[in-house]
Amino acid sequence: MHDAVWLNCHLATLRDGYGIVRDGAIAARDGRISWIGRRADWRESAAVEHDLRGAWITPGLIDCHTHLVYSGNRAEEFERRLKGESYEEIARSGGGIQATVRATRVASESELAAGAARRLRQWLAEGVTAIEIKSGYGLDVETELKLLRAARSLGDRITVRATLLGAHAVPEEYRGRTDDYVDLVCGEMIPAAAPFADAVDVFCENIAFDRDQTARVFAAAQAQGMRVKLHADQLSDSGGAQLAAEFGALSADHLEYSSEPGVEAMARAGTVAVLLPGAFYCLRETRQPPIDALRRRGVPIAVATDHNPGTSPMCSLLLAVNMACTLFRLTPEEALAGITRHAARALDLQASHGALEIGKRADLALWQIDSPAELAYAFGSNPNVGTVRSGEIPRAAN
Ligand code: DI6
Ligand code: FE
Repeated sequence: MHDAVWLNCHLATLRDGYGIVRDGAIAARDGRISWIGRRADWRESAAVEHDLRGAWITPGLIDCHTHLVYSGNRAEEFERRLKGESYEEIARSGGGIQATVRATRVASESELAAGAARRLRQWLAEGVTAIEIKSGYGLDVETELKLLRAARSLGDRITVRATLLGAHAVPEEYRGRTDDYVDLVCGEMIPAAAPFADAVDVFCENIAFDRDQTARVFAAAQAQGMRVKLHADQLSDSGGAQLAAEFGALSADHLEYSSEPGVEAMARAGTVAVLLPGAFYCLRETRQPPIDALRRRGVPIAVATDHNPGTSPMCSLLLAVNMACTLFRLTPEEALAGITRHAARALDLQASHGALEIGKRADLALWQIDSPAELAYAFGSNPNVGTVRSGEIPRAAN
């Protein structure tokens, strides 16, 4: 006996390619997928039968790179950039990340959690059932922990992976003393955050932390048994992709300026490439990530929003999918794998998330569409008609 079955639906399992099953059925027991196949082959019984009237089911979507918890916004910087200042100039003049850090340090944990919960509603409305949330707007031990706890507080609504990004920028009080700040991150922040964080990330860039500093942070993370990820080669080729691969990183993200040897190293290490077209768009970047090299070497490609108040204030994972297709020429099939199967791998959730198959968590997104490609095609629309979390329909989502 299954707890529930969904009938009169089409499935895109995303196990391999789209994995389409027309006229399918899917059942759940104890929060996990317990049966999947063609409707005609369903001969079992379930306590509850849901008639989906021809809707499509995909795995619950996964946004594997966000900075969702922060205070304030940077609309004023957006205006400055449109008047000609560059992102780097604004960052060097004390704006950018530092402006958000100032606002975030004075916000309480409950204010931060409430702000993130408010934003999160847009992800929930698009069938997103797992999200990675980075800290990185505290840049001191206490505030970074506050951000990680605020991120975790959303765990009753969505599966949360919390990532410590203490090495996001050098805080004002450490200006000119980057190595001292790296000492703080390695010696105090990482050990203190280990119980609250699933991974450690670094912004490896000429305006942030160099390769040696990044390597020190990664070594400190691994000493605590934590996995690592990297903001790599976003604004320049800093050898980030290679460094991430050397440390067996879960993912290397951005990658616009990555070189072929970097891609090769990622392929060998099994590091996922996370593409962030929202930041590319927002910064009017013109240099494309090395998509062909990633494909040729078989590097798994994920797609995420990079939601953050500076370079990607986007709140739609479906829009990121459209942009990955339109700006980076991913196929809709690749882009959808990028917010399911490969996004799960980027978060080390592949055993339980990212595809419709027996044993995985019954996290389902329901869509009023005629084909999966529509999810990538009609930008600005949201054809989500329901969400199932761990076999259950969340109270507020439907
Ligand atoms: N890369 C980015 O694009 C964001 N952080 C990062 O490491 C920018 C964050 C911000 O401007 O607030
Ligand atoms: Fe980011």
